[in-house]
Amino acid sequence: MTSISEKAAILHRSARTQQPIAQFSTTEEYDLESAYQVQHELIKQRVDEGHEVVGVKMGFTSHAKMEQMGVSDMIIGQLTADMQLDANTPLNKSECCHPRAEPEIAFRLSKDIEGVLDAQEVLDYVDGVASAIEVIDSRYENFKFSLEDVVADNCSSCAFVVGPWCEVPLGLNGLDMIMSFDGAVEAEGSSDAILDNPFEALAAATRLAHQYGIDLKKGMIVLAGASTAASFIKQTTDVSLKVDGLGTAAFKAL
Ligand code: OOG
Ligand code: MG
Repeated sequence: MTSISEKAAILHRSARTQQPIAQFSTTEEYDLESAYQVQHELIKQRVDEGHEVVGVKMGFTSHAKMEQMGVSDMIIGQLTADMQLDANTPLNKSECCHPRAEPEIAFRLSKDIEGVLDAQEVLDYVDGVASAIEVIDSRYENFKFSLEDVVADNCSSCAFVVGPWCEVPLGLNGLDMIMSFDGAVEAEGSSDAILDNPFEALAAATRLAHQYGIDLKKGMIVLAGASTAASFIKQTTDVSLKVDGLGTAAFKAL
């Protein structure tokens, strides 16, 4: 049985050396509570290295993602400043194991959130919505894991990019989301795939953050989770996502 801090150290090393590891859950049993403790340890190491927490990400908020990965519950992970890509900051693929891109929607928090909110109440706590792409890169061999394993691995978080911030509309339903690789359509989905309403993903984030002791602070970014299955980007350079009415998010993978 490996301890919480041993698991965190093994995962941290794997991320730094791009050496995928065996799943913990094949040789030992541990629960979600301790998996989130591993995640907190991992994030503490990143913060100690000088990278602040800038947001959170929801995982498995669409059927497409749950089916692709064979899991059946939502999860929450944490985003640090060094994960954020922009026009001048490409993804360095040589620092990844087997990166995949996902079409997402991002929220920006206008106030700290202490408690648990519903999909209507969250509207008062958001001052921006944007198209976003998440890059996930599981530290486990063959991108295979249990729910506890993926939570411990900070929900496969690797990198993300956020498009231009837009005013918050009253609804986010029925928005087409088209992700392109090197100019060709790679995945097409709808914002409806995210819990039937992306604001539900934000509400779920308040519930999981509260449950597992994760801070939601003013200015933080919340990724709502992918609307389609994720696609490998090892052979891809230009990744972009256009969301109806929310503009385009894009990054280069070099
Ligand atoms: C876990 C992360 C899932 C999403 O958007 O559903 C996720 C994984 O699939 O490796 O980020
Ligand atoms: Mg995601």
